[in-house]
Amino acid sequence: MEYKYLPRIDSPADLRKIPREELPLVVDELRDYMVSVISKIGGHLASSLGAAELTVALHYTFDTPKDKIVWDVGHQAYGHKILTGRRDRFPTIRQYGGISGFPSREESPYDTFNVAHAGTAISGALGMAVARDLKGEDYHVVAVVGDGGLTVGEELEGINNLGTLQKKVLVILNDNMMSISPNVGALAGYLNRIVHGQAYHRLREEVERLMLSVPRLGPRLLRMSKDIVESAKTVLIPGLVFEELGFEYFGPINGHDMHELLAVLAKVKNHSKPTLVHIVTQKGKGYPIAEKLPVKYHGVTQFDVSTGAFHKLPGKAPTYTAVFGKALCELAEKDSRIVGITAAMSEGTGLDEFSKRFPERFFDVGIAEQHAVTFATGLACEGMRPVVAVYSTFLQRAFDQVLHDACLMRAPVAFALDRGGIVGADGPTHHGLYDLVFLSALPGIVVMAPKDENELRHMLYTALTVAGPSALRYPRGNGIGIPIDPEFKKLEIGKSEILREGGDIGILALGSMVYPCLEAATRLEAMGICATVINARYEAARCGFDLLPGGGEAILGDGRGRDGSGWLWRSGSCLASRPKGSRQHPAHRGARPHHSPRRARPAARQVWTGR
Ligand SMILES: Cc1ncc(C[n+]2csc(CCOP(=O)(O)OP(=O)(O)O)c2C)c(N)n1
Repeated sequence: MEYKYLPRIDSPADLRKIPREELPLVVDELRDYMVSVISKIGGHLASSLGAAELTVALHYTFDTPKDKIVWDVGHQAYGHKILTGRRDRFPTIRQYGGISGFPSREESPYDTFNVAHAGTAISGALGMAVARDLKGEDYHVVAVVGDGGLTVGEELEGINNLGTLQKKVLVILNDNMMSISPNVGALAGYLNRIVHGQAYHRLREEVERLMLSVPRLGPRLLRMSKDIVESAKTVLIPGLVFEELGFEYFGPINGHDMHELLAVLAKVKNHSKPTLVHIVTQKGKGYPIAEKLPVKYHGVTQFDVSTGAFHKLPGKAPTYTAVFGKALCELAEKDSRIVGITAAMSEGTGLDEFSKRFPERFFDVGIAEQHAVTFATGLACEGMRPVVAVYSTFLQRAFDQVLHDACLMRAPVAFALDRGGIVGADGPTHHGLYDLVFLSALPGIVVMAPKDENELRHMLYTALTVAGPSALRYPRGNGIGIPIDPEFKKLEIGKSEILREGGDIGILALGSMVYPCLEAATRLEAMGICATVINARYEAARCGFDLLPGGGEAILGDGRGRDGSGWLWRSGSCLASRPKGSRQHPAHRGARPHHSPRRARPAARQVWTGR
């Protein structure tokens, strides 16, 4: 496509010079550019395509960056990036050294709030509006929220607060009836009824007209129908719930009709109280293949634009996600207590097969990680074996629920933490870096990390036998490609695995670091250094030597290497060798003596094993 306008737009000020009747052309060019770039490098696609008119209309109407647009999640803000001075850098998005896949204050003054985890837009926007008023300044604050984002607890907390404070904040609800998968829950149902309630509205008018046309009896008939009409109010009057919460509601509006969008934004722009504009859009709009398959084109790898076919990488091992999903189905087949729970991520966490095979035991609770954990705890209290499949980064949302509910009640909830560790293109907001640290600080939870996909299966099986909460965390991407054992195996809780013995140094590795450490040992051997490599299996940094087989004596005596020089003092993927004669690490002075039986340890120190 030849671009007429896009190359001329280096900032929203340039956009505002374009005649408004030409804006649909700008939208077309924006969509075309997004598809052509993202098809080559991958990224989020369908949401930004759906939000293209909205993006243009917002920057056209508001004086950005003085006026603030706060995007929720930010995966739909690619068009915003392109229009705000990052058109030429757009092909670097989500790559090392390139621009971020999400709005980022460090990157641009147009990115008013760093986002990526859903549900922050209204709270962030309200904070800005309050600051504006306290400072006596004058600008607009606009929060853009998807219908999926609206189901997040924090978003509802923001609505609650904004409705009381009555600040000048405009909320745009971009309703495409989709989260990543079709949006779920009672709120989604309500929005749906609003959108489809338009038909009822017309029907009501028609009924009234017909009744009044009945000679003499008409007015009486109309009065009789009043109660019925009143009780159906929520259906007939769109947005009543928002009105009751203190917002002025406008909608539903066709979010792909530029004329309608500009008209409504002009109308509400100077409202001095909270206003919600409900627009209806189609995810994937403008790229017919994505319109048909919005789940598939939510986030994409490289693909062929004409056919939509994804470029396949040849002959890779199955992903950890797929291995987990399959193993859970196999286990659920034999154990009817197993329940699968996701917070709006059934595809991403590999629960889609489970959802089809065990629909009555599958729960997509919406983008509601906190609720997912407490809900699972309730299930566990009543004898079920819930498995909460969640990206490591999103479990951060539910830290307190893991502690306060699952751990303190010692409820047998299993957490399957996908995308543990560095995740790559999604960047810092999505790295699953903190799970081991924050989970291992909690009482009574068994935290495991498999070295490969085969061990993942055994760990899942083991997790479902533990008396209290457990978590297994595994990385993004493909497994090692090793054969899968035909039977599930229960692993001994807290017991690590010696993979290789050598008397010079010890390497204690966990999860995805095990194979690299074996490789390191091979290289060390070539240099004349013999290494013991232990697959720790369990994270218990605070437990020191508890993870070493037999308390460590099997390999390293009381913690020293065979020649007394090595000192293995930390779990994780950490290697430490204490030189001869140096002082023992203070944390391990008085470490368990040779052959002291585990059961001799004080009960409090055993809590972490879940026994
Ligand atoms: C706390 C949290 N959980 C899960 C996700 C993963 N996620 C990214 S986008 C998305 C769907 C958002 O839906 P919606 O707000 O309706 O935006 P749309 O993509 O439909 O435009 C989800 C669940 C997330 N970003 N944050």
